[in-house]
Amino acid sequence: EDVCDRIDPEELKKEILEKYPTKVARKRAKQIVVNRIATCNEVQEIGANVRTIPGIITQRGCTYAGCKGVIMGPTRDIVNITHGPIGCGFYSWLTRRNQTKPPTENDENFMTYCFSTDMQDKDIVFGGEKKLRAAIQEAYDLFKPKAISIFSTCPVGLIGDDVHSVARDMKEKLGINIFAFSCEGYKGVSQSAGHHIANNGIFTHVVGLDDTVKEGKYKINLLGEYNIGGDAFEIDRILKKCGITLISTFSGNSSYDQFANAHTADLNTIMCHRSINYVAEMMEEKFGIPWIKINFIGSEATAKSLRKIAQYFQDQELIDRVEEVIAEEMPEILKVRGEVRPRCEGKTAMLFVGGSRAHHYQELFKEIGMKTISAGYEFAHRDDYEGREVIPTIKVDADSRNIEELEITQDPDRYRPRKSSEELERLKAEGFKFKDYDGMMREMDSETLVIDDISQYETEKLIEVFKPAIFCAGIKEKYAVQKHGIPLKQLHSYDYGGPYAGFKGAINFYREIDRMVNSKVWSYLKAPWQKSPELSAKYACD
Ligand code: CFM
Ligand code: HCA
Repeated sequence: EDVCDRIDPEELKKEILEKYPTKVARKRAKQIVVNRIATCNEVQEIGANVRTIPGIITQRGCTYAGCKGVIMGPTRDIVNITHGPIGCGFYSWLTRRNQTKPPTENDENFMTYCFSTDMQDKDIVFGGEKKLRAAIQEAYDLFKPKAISIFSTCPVGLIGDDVHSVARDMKEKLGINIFAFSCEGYKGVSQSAGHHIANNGIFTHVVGLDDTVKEGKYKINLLGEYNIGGDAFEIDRILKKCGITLISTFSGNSSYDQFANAHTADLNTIMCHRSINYVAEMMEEKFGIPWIKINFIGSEATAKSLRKIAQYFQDQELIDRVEEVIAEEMPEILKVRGEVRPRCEGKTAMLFVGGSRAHHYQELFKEIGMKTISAGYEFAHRDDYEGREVIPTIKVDADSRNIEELEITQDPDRYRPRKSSEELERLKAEGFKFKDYDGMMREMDSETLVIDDISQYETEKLIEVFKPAIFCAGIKEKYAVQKHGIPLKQLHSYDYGGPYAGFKGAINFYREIDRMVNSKVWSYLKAPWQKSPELSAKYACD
């Protein structure tokens, strides 16, 4: 029997909301949507990128995490100094499994270090700028890096340290590129604001500094790929095989020089739109480099993305080469898929992850016949759910202070999803820019539950009712979910696995999911006396 036929998602939504106080229920109702794509032929509106209601246990991260951990963290040769208490630096130190491979032994890799000003009470009282200046000097003396960046944590904004003026002074003094981010943790509603601040900073301070034109017929940047578990290595392998030159990746396995030179590429391809769309937009605006959305998660999606890139260059040689590569890679994938599929077919999955993977990984599950019955993002915006985005022209602010996103958060109407064509024309005339792509909801089945910023209570309720074969989320959910007897695959860190991107990645993922959903271990979760009451009676007497 199909569990989804038994459960009315609307009823379940009601049941979930009934437990909340009225005001909370009213807010959560907007973020829990039953997808009606088949019956309405339109995606519904979903509440997203709004403040988590205090008291609710969210899985979101902070603005500092989005800026320092996500966007700037994976670059190997910039010294990233956290200005703040030691915990902020320590807990963002190598937890994201972003891998890197310096091309030679002489190339730097600072990612294994954790740089922090280790703010103390007296710095809060008397100010921390002196300490920051000394930290920059010390890092410079020890490592002589090409660049140093500074990340603000919550107390920095609260006491008013001027990190930007310290950066400017030290840049002048030391003669290397030094720039700072006002990415205080509390600044946005989630890590998403941190992405925006990082994008603005890297664009303002680094992109465009090196005009050297590299060899290569088809030159692209890969935006929004962070080399978790080696994903970017596999994508590099495929692109190389196709004869496509990668100028830069933002920011998996990246270096400072790649960013400085990124504007010499012909095309920007975007993998995680949520985290890096701002750089793509600014590069289009300033350097005229167009961008397209691609996805290397899933073998079919990988093939489709390669064809899309080839199509862009309108070059028969590349079109043919891409077909050759796909033909070479597919047999092994189809073989493994054929082995795995009979054991996975019809099983159910739930995905609650970040701002793009909860959508992208549905592709891989589909390939082995598994159904995604519920999904959602932690911090994505309405466009990531609903599709077509409408964004106002982005203003670049040298100090990363006037963050457009914060205004958008307070004025959700500025994000207008798919509208009638007249309205689109009117918005275009008003100076809004448009890009078409499918959001999560458009590609999900009808009657599935789409839940934004899911809470711990809602997670447990879904598990109780649907008992999915697998739940995909992060480390905070992992053990709570597994205590229900449901395997949890981390789609942030990949646990200890990966790569899952590209062709080889798809094979790794098929095998991993097969292993997890068919493991017998979950049936041993209950102790013998929990299963048969006569045993507990016996133990009680003994
Ligand atoms: Fe983009 Fe990411 Fe994601 Fe993201 Fe993240 Fe991440 Fe993620 Mo964790 S940039 S939105 S802020 S794909 S760190 S590599 S896994 S939540 S779905
Ligand atoms: C972050 C990073 C994170 C956390 C993952 C998790 C990551 O949000 O700051 O909760 O397991 O991918 O490492 O998203």
